[in-house]
Amino acid sequence: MTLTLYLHPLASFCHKVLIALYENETAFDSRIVNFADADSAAALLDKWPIGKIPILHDEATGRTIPETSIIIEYLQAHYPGPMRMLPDDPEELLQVRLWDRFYDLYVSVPMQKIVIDRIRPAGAHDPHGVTEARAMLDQAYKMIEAHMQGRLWATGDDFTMADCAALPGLFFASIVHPFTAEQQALSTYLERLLQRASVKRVLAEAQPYFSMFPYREAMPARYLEAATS
Ligand SMILES: N[C@@H](CCC(=O)N[C@@H](CS)C(=O)NCC(=O)O)C(=O)O
Repeated sequence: MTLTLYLHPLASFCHKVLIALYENETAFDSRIVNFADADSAAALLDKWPIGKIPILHDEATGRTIPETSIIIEYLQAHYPGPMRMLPDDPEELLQVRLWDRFYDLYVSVPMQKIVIDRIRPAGAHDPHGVTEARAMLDQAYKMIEAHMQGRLWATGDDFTMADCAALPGLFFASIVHPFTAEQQALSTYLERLLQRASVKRVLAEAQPYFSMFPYREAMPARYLEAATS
């Protein structure tokens, strides 16, 4: 197999790339990164010293591609499928890149801050940082609620990289920092994403690891029960 994705099935940024791969039924091998295992972590650091997952290794070219948005662009350029995650039109492309950045930086990153703070050792918690992360999510939710009025997907009628970025951020953020009852466009958008076959597959693969999620007690039962249906 030419492509190998270094990933963990529970990791939200890995979900973003897996959705893009599954949308196009792109063939690839998976290598699970276990940060608690020295050899597994070293194999990742050897390829990408920043140490974040996912990374994509392409045996055909010997290249290692880090960063989710770059991986998805690489896949479209070198392993294109029927579903285009990035549009050709320059203006539409700017919107996709904007909302991809938005979901990564202003939904996934603050969501991660809240989640990771829970498993920090005693005395190493960062309550101020968590309060800031919650305020960022409040602002992001408001903006998404306004933006999604009358929209099907993140930037319009077509499913794109921005939607790949939106799902994992919103999925986990909605658990650790629930939407308000008024945020109907936001919750409808998440429900629409959850119906996507690629998303169902990603969450079914993540489901055996949900017990490792630091906020597992807040996870709605339907995710634990219905992830594989
Ligand atoms: N900007 C990166 C973010 C990747 C990221 O934060 N990955 C998380 C998993 S969801 C990770 O590797 N965390 C391990 C760590 O920070 O030690 C991307 O888009 O690929």
